[in-house]
Amino acid sequence: MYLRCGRFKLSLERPLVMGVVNVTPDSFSDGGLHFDTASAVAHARRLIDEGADLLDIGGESTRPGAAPVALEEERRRVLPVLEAFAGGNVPVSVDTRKPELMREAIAAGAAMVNDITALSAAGALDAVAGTPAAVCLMHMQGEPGTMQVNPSYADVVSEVRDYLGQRIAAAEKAGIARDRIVVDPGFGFGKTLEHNLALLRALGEFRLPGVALMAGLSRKAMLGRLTGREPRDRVPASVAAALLAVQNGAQIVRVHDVAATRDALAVWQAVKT
Ligand code: 7PJ
Repeated sequence: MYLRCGRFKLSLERPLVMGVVNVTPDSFSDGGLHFDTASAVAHARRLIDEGADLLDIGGESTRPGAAPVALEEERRRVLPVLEAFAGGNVPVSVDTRKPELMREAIAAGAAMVNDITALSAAGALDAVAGTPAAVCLMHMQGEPGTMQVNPSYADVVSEVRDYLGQRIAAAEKAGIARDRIVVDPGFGFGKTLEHNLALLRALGEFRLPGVALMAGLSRKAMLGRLTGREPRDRVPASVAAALLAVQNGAQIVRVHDVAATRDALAVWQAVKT
């Protein structure tokens, strides 16, 4: 199985590691650490050296309670970092929900759009459809500002799966073939700890035909709840979570700690039959 991703054709025979590059002053996991272009570029280069298969560059924090960012500011944060890597050997994803920035990023060489709103903004499907870019369609209940106030589902697994199925159908109708589509249940996006654990247990049910599956658990609050640790001290828990996600069917893991995740996956790969 392959994922078509801009000028890349990525084999999904072994799990891929997507390294997170936050160009934001307020991300929960590394808030402000890589806020200027030069330090974000240096961080991205380090993730490539550690073995990242993809980079995900984002300029809007979507942590619970975060405020939205204006287009100009998001563009100013994201595009210079993207441009520094767009011509290289590692495909670059842009983490945005804004159709205008999707278009600009793809024109600047982004190979993937990672959208926590699954291309639901007006014009978002069209921004991606006529391009070679891949797209990650993620599930979120509510909006980042309020999503963790009272997440509620009758059956979290079937509701998230049905939603992703609907977004795949919308993407296909707009002209995005399945071999360009990734789905992601959106751990922590309008979900309690119990919801997140149910999704992780049932991750295999999100392997939909011809579509790749991504999981992002890295340093998230659910791991803080389980370990009592602050985000920067959640690396071992994050590696365990990435490993469980891959064991349960994830083909791409979105992580902050690329080297540690790669090591764990090397062991997994060797043991796997
Ligand atoms: C995710 C994401 C995720 C996808 C963020 C964080 C919060 N995109 N963007 N999946 N999380 N596709 O980095 O922990 O889980 S922002």
